[in-house]
Amino acid sequence: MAKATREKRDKQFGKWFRQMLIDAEILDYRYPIKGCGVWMPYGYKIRRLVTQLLRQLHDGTGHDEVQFPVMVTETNLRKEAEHIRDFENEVFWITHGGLKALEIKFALRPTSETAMYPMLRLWIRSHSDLPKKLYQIGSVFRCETKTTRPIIRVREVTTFKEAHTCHATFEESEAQILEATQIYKGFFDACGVPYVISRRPEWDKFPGAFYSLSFDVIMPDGRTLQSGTVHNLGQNFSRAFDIQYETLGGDHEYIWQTCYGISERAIGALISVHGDDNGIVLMPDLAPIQIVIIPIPSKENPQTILDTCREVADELRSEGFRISIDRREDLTPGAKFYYWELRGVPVRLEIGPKDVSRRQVIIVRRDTFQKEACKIADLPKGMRRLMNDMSDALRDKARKWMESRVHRVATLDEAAKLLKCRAGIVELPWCGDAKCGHIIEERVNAKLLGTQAGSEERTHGGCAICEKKARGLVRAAVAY
Ligand code: A5A
Ligand code: ZN
Repeated sequence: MAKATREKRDKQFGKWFRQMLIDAEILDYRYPIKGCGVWMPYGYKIRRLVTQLLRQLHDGTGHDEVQFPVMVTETNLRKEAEHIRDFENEVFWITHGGLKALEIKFALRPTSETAMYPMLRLWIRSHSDLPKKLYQIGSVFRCETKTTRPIIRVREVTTFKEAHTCHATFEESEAQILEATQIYKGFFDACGVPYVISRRPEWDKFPGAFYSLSFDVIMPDGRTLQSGTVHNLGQNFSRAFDIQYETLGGDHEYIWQTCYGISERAIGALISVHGDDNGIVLMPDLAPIQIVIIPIPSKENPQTILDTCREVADELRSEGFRISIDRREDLTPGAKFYYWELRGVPVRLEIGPKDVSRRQVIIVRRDTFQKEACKIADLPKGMRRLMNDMSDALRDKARKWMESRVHRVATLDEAAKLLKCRAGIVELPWCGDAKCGHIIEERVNAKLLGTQAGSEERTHGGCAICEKKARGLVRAAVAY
């Protein structure tokens, strides 16, 4: 717990992030396989709250949870041409069972279309089987060629939530895309993480998709992180896997599909967006411990202080708060403050001798470090209000910060200048042609995130490259 090793979040974001994962005991990335990390107890508790939230959002909208095998046969992995072409150099293969070479290799799923869809073919017979909305949470494996980073770009993605839906018509699949977008908005709003939604350019959509939407988050260093994606797959996979249903009229038609995914990368975004130089800061709803009580010892009546701590803890626990008393005797109160600040616990209550006699506690909130006294009798109500205020404040602060980093520009020069100093996202008019898109990417030395949804219908003057009529605003950013 050496204070000196703390990294400054904004100046050295990468270092800060790694340090936080270790110091706050979230994830240990020293596992001897590149791209694999170990969720530690505190991190696992955060992960569990995040997956619970995801389950709630999917269950509440008629998705059923399932679990498919991690292994996919080579034959199935190769069925959709674009899919395998783009994933080919990221697949881990299983070639042997014991000492014997397998006749048909197995792949560790890089995502689960090719694991699930052969089974959907067996499960879907008629229109009455549709729509079908499934999701699972588990590991996928990608031998990422880009720089791996703990939580953000890993090779075993352990917290891959993927949903897969099947529909009778294209219109229904489009309605599903809207629902998925709503679910993800709800998810990121609950995390207090602001985002922009972009329709990815043709050359950067999910392999095998008809089109892809992406939720991008701006990180403290000004680079963006793709933190969730929603894909309309059209009939590309249903044709490749021969998934047909019988219509009311007795015809056979291919189904329409969508899929959407979020991973632990979203937890990386959550930690990065709210953290500060004192550690991580957790949204109260996603904090394993929402309130920590620190007894401020006194020589005279140590027992009454502990009794009051226990009384307060019991009361708040019965009100549904996740609460802990730090009774460690070998640490000073100051060291305990530091310890829990680092772990992002939203609220600390201090109880000392004066507080006991006044039947009050001192409340300190993690985001602003504001201090105030509160009567014990008023605590449950006060805590609820404080949690709400803090959630709103974190969400607002993050949103304002992001908004100040999205720049509408007219020229490439402006865009290039901003991106060079990692100013966030630039938006500029684009005709929609791939040729102009690639020129933009090259000139600003950044990636096109895609077009701002809805901006296509409005006119925005001329394309920043060819000056033809712009068909929308395109976003560019230096992306993770
Ligand atoms: N089948 C669809 C849902 C799919 O696989 N989409 S995806 O490839 O875009 O992945 C979904 C999300 O997982 C991405 O938006 C990204 O946030 C996350 N993700 C992808 N690769 C990752 C990696 N190597 N490490 C951590 N998260 C990753
Ligand atoms: Zn153009």
